[in-house]
Amino acid sequence: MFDTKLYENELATSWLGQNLCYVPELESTNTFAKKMSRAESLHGSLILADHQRKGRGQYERNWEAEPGKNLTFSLIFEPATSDRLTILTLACAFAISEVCEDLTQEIFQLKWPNDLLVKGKKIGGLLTEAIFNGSDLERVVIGIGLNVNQKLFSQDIEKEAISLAFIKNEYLCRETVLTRILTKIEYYYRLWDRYDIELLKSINKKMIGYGDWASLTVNGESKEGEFKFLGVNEKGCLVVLNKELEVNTFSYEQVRVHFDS
Ligand code: BT5
Repeated sequence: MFDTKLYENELATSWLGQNLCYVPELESTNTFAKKMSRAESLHGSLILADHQRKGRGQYERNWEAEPGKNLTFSLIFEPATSDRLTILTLACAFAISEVCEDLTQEIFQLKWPNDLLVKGKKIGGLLTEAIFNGSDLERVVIGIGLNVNQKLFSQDIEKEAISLAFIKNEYLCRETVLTRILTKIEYYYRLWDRYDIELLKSINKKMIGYGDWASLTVNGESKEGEFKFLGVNEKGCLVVLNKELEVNTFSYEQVRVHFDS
């Protein structure tokens, strides 16, 4: 069981995660966060579960997590607009990568648009969902799954998944890992909110394939030719350069990037 007392003792943020909603078992923290009333789900709220019966990835893909071993949680933000949410998602991933690098001394990388990788394997994933009231943005839910103490994964993902415990060969305190992550996310949220260009540069440098040639699938169709992957721009769009040296930008929903390796 997640130790909420220890969490509260170690939490060093000023607003993020101060309102903790711990539910031992639920369907999905993102689904839960989306259904919460406005009064319960203030800016900075954290919904955390030990066991998700139906953890979700993008396009209703499954997020696997052995109960009680990992971090599966959602953060609620109330930004002024729903612009640049791709950058906010990547900023959260970047924050997690810094904490994990500090814990393991390994290099972590971000994979467009929402994955966290180490040693070529996936250790975490983020699922960002925006909730509107008519045309007004009500809240943004960023769901985060991080493999902490799980060492065995299902056959479907055993070759592609890794955890912190696997790297360090020891169990980690989930409460400590989480509070450290929240401190970093709170810091980078402020930079994101201020349109900080250095944050964008740092994110791009951490992105797998930055500056490399890649092939693209746009709206489900593969695009002819090779493109140099230039990361995200200040609007959160993916930027590529084609062989004719023309810059193309794509929204997050439109494009998938494939690298040869
Ligand atoms: C993601 O989706 O990577 C986003 C995952 C977000 C999970 C969090 S947990 C808390 C919150 N509540 C939720 O219900 N969701 C969020 P996607 O890029 O679509 O990747 C999904 C794919 O990753 C799956 O199809 C598997 O191939 C792989 N996968 C599933 N579980 C994994 C795990 N534990 N570690 C590594 N890879 C995994």
